[in-house]
Amino acid sequence: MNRPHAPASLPDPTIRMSEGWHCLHIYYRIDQAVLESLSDQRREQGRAELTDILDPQAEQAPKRLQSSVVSGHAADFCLIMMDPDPLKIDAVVQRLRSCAIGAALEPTYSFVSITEVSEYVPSVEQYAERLQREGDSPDDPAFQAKVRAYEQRLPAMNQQRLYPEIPPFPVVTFYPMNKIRIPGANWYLEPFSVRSALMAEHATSGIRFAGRVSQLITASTGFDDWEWGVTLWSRAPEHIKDIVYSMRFDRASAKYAEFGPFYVSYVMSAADMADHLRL
Ligand code: 76R
Repeated sequence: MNRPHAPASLPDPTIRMSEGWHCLHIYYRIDQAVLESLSDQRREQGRAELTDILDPQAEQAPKRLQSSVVSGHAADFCLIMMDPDPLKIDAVVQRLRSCAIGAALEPTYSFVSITEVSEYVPSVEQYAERLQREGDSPDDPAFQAKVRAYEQRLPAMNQQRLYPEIPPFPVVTFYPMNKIRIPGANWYLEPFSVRSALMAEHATSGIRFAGRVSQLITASTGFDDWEWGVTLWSRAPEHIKDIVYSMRFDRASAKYAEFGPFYVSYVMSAADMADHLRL
């Protein structure tokens, strides 16, 4: 039997962004001792509540809500959530905390960020300039076709960056990262032209994984301890290793990047997850 949930928080337009969504990655560990201290009835109720709270189709659910089971001791499960309203995301955390098995759900890690279109995503004009720098002639029909194709692709790509669809892939990895600021390798002292060229090289190396890995880079400067969160959804576990390994050789990563903890998890509905976790 489900306890009625607290009313959904009222949307507050002042904490929505002019564009893009708020994002939360949160990791939980099950406290077995607490779980065992609950009556069968309470445990049953809590399990039903959890399944309900984590239903991405539920009316009160944030725009995106994905659950997954985490490998390793650092956590048992992960939630990735996105919504224009950060309180709608937080409401899920609070509903979990206050449900019948809430005391057994211990958050072990979280990462707060927002979606964005990076300043290094070239505009159509910048893209055309880049092609010319690489030797294409504006009179060449192939040049014009490339520019037109980019112009057609760009709005959908930016839509995906700001309002991401989660791909139907079974594996997800998350890690936070910074661009470093040390003598001899200070990303923030490089001129825009240099950073932009390095990011173009990075994009070229990343595009090789199209169709196997789908990446979401969310910005966290001012929101969390790292500057970006990297979320990689993959068709198969080995592509995760391949992409992270090979992109380390991009100069933008090799020279300037540092990484936080890595969490790999396997996507599961809340009901399957409750079974898997023996809640
Ligand atoms: O279309 C474009 O030109 C977009 C190019 C692009 C940008 C701007 C791009 C492409 N990324 C961009 C920005 Mn990325 N990315 C990472 C990581 O593990 C590592 O070494 C770093 C972690 C991966 C795996 C990855 C994958 N990217 C960024 C930024 C923000 C920089 C800023 O704004 O200052 C970071 C921190 C970052 C990190 N990136 C790609 C990929 C892949 C697979 C691509 C190509 C595919 C695609 O464009 O969809």
